[in-house]
Amino acid sequence: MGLPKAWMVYPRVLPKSITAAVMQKKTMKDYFRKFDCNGDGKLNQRELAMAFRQLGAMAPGLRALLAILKADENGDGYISEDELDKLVDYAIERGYYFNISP
Ligand SMILES: [Ca+2]
Ligand SMILES: [Ca+2]
Repeated sequence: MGLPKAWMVYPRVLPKSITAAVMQKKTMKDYFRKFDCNGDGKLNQRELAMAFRQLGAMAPGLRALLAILKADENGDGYISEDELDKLVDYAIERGYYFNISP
C-alpha cells in the first residue's frame, strides 16, 4: 500500500514554494529600491514607471499610477520604504515576477 502520494509530495514542495515566495518578494523589493533615482528614499510615479517598464509593463506610466493608488498608504503620492511591501504585493498580484535560480 504505502503512503498516499500527496502526503509524500506535499512536505517537500511546500517549504520550497514558501522560500521561493519570500525570495521573490525580497528580490523585487531590492529591485524597486534601485529606482530611487533622486535619492529621496521614496519612489515617485516617474521612478516607478521606469521600474515597471523594465519589468516589461505595456503601459508603465499607468501601471505606476495604479501602483501608487494601491500602495501609497499615507497618501503623499510617493512609495516610501514602509510602503514597499504593499507595492511588491501589488506587482506580484499583477503577475510581475523575477526568474530566480535556486
Ligand atoms: Ca525618489
Ligand atoms: Ca506614501
